[in-house]
Amino acid sequence: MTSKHKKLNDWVGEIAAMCRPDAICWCDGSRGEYDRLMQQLTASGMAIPLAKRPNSFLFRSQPSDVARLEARTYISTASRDDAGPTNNWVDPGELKATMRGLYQGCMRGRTLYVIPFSMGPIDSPLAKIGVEITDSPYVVCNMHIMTRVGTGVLEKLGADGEFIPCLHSLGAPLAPGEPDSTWPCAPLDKKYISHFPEENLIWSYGSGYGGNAMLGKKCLALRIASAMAKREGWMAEHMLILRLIDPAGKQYHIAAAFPSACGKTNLAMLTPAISGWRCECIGDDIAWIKIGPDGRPYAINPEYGFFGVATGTSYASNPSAMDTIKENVIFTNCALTDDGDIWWEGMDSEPPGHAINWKGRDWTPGSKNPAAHANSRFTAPAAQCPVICPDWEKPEGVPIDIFIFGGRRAGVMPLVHEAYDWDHGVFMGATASSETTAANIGAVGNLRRDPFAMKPFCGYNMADYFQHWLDMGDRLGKYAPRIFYVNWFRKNQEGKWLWPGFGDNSRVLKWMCERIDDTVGAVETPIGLMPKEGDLDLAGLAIPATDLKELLRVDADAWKAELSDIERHFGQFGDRLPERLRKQLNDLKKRLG
Ligand code: O2Y
Ligand code: MN
Repeated sequence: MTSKHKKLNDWVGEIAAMCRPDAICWCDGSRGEYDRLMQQLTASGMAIPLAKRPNSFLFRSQPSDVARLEARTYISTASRDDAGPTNNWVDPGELKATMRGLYQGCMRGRTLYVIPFSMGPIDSPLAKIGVEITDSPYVVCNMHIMTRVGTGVLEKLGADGEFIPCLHSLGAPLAPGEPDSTWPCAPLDKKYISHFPEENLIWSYGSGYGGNAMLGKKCLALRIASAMAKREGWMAEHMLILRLIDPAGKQYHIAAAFPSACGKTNLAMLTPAISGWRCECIGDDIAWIKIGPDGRPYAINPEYGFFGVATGTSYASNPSAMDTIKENVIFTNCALTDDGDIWWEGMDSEPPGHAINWKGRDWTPGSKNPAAHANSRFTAPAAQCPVICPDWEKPEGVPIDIFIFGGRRAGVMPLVHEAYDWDHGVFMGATASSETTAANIGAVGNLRRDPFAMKPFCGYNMADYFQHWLDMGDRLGKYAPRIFYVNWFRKNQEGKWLWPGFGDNSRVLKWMCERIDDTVGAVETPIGLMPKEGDLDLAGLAIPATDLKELLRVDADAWKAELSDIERHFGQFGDRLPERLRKQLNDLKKRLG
C-alpha cells in the first residue's frame, strides 16, 4: 500500500532506500493491527502478556535505554544562536551527514512501519499531522495508544496536505538468521534525537524508549510544535489541562507546567479533598493553546493516551490513574509478579513475596535493587480515565482561565503566590526551578532552572520563547489567564514535607478560582500576591498553624540569595533576553529591599 500523497510516498521510498528494511507496512491504526503486532512481540519474547490485566503487556528495556536523553537531544538550526544556550546544537549539514551514515542499512532484517498520526482530534483546527517511520513494533503499539493513528489521518492528508516527517530507527539491524534482542537499540554514543525545526523534521536513532522513540510526544508536540507555534502565533506548552468544577457547577480550566517528575499526572487527575468540588482531566502532559474567535485562549490536549510514571503511582496518590490502567495497557520496566501482574515500589499493596524485577532477575522484598525502574511507565488510553472530561476531544479546545507554574523546592518557594500581572507571571515562568530527583535528570537534589518546564522541550532559543509569551500576553489583553506559582514540596527543618499534596492541592486551586472571581483577597508581598490567613479552605485538614505559616513565609534573605542565581540564569541569554524580563528582575530586587 501507498498513499495518495506523492510527497509522502516519495519520502517513504527515499527512507526505505537508505535504511533497507526487509518489508514495509503502512499502519491502519486498527485493533487487528495492534493485536497482530502484540502477538508477534509475545512470540519473540519481547512482550509478556499479563494474566491479571486483560490485553496488557510488559516490556523490559535494556538498562542503557531507560529514559529521555537530554545529552543526546539536538536542536539543529542553521545558526547556533537560534537553538540558544539551553539546547545542544550541531550544524544541520553535519548532523544529517552523521545520521545518514548511521541510517544506511539500519533496518536490515526488520520491517519499516509507516504510522500516519494526528496530534489532536483529527477534526480540530489546532491538530497537526505527523508520519512516523519506525522499525520498532513496540513503538507502533505505543503510538496507537498515545496518538490517533490510521487511515482517517491519511484521508485528511489527501494528496497534498502538510505533515511532519518523523524518522525513527532502533539502530539495530539484523544479519540473516541473527536472533533478535528483547530490546534492540544502539549504544549510547550512537543515539541521536535530532530536530530540524526550520524544516519541521525529526530524526531519531538508536533508542527504543519513550520520548526518544514515540516521536509524536516530546519531539513533535513540544520541540517542533513550539517552533511552529512561535511562527504561527499560538503556544505549545509542557502543561497538564484540567477542569475544576465548583459545587454550583461553575467550570474553571487550568493549565499547569511542572518539570518532569513533579506529579503532573497526579494533579491532572486530582480527587479534590474539598467537599462539593470535582476535577476532570483533559490532558496530563502537553497543551496546545490558540486564541479563539472570542479572544480567549483555547487549549487542546494533542495526545490520545498517558505515558505515566508507574513507580509511586497508587490508590493513595492517584486512584484515577490506577483505574485507568486495569486493561489495554503497555507497561515498561515494571516488576512482574508470580501471578502474572505488574508491581512497582509505592503501590498500595504489600510487596509480593517474589517477583521478577525490571532487569528480568529474581527479586524478593529487601533486595538491594528496586523491583521496578524509577522511570517505569504505563502507556494507557486517555479515554479509560474515570475522570476524563467529556469535552476532552472538543475540536476547539477549552478556554483557559488560569496558568500555573511550579517545581520541587525544599525551601524558598512558598506554597502559592500569584503574579501581579502578565509580565510578572512570565518572569515566574522564566525563572521556574526544581530540585532534581532519581526520576529525572542529573544528580539528585541539584537545583535546576527549568523555564516554563520547557528546558528539555523548547525547539528554539529560550529567550525568543520568553518574548513569545510576552507577545501572546499583549495579544490576549484582558483575556490573559491569571498566573500563579506553586510549590507542593516545601519541607520543615527536619526534612518533612509541610503540605500533604495530592487531593489537598485542590484547596490551593480553589483559592486561585476565588481570586479570578474576585471573591477572596490577597496580601502583597515582595514576590507576589499571597493568601491571607483564613483565605485557604482548610476544612477537614489537620495542619499545624506553624506549618501553614512556614508554607506561606516569604524568606526575604533566601530570596535575595536567589537573585544571583536568576541573574546567572538570565545572563546566558545575553542581549536576546527581553528587556521586560530584566525589568521584572529589577522590580523584584527593589521590592525585596
Ligand atoms: O523518559 C521518557 O522517555 C519519558 S519522559 C516523559 C513522559 C511522559 C510525560 N512527561 C515526560 C517528561 O519527561 O516530561
Ligand atoms: Mn512531561
